[in-house]
Amino acid sequence: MKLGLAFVRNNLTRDNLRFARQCGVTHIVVHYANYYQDHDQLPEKFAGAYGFTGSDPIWTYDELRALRQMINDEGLELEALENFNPGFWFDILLDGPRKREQTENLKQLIRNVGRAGIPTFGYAFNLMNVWGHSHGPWARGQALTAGFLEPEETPIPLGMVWNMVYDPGAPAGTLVPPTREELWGRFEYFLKEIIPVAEEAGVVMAAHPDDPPLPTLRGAPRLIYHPRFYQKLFDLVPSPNNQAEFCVGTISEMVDSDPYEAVENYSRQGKIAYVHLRNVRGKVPHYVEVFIDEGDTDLIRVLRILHQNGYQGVITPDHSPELTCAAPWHAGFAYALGYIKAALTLIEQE
Ligand SMILES: [Mn+2]
Repeated sequence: MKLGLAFVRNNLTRDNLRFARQCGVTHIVVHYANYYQDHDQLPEKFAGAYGFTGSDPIWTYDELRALRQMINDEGLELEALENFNPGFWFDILLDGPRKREQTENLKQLIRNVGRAGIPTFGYAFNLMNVWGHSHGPWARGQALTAGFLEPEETPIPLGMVWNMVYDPGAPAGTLVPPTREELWGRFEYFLKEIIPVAEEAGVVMAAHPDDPPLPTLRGAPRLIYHPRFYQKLFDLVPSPNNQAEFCVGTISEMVDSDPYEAVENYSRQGKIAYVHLRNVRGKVPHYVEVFIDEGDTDLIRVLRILHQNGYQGVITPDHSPELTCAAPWHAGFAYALGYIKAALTLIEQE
């Protein structure tokens, strides 16, 4: 198994890539969408959104090749891009008028990704993305971390999807949510269009489960809120390029789920493209994200199951509580990476 680390775009610097390499990381995941674009200019009705999607065209081969080169120059591999800019596919998620055009654009994007030599594309097919977390001193030693503590569920304003604003001039009002069946229908459309292109391009599409994994959020349905819905997703379009961005933290947050059984099942099927490894205490509707070694799930056991089933892909620490020091983000991730690296070394010697 390989040690990975994910960066959001405004955290992707040469120094941070060096930090990753120094921690033993070999593979990088990049959130290439600029989530926080013009965040401070959001109109009041979009409070809580990350930022604007902008109206950039899809990422080109040239810029993706340059991104990969920057990472290669630091002795690292670019394993995956994580998440579309919601501006690329809002009408696929919403079944809107630009759906066909956006589908063709996503196909070209996946071709560009494959040609640039990036093997995996992670995504999350839902209308609200991560939403409703708050932050507090809830991990060991009062470390600052994220938690989900039953927020007030405001409906999604028009002009917003996946927690970003794609149309700041949208009329007042809120999204009329689709039924669960309608949303599965949109997901099936997406898979049937995109997976064949991903096969040709040599790109594995990797679906993240819904975080937080509730059956509905902000009044709208969510689809992957129990491990069994991964099977539904894989069976809709059977393909080696239709896989999971397997988030052990999110799966541990799911009600009535056994994370070890889920890891066993999907790693045996070869359906795990890469792993988000983090720990939590509690399940929806109340949980907090904690240090990698203090939550409800035995992550060493998870890694052992992966190894026994022949998984050879990338493990990334996903999130970490912040350590109280001058570099809280770096220290939190250095701790998680050191823990995972030691575990991988021992398990692979067994
Ligand atoms: Mn995750």
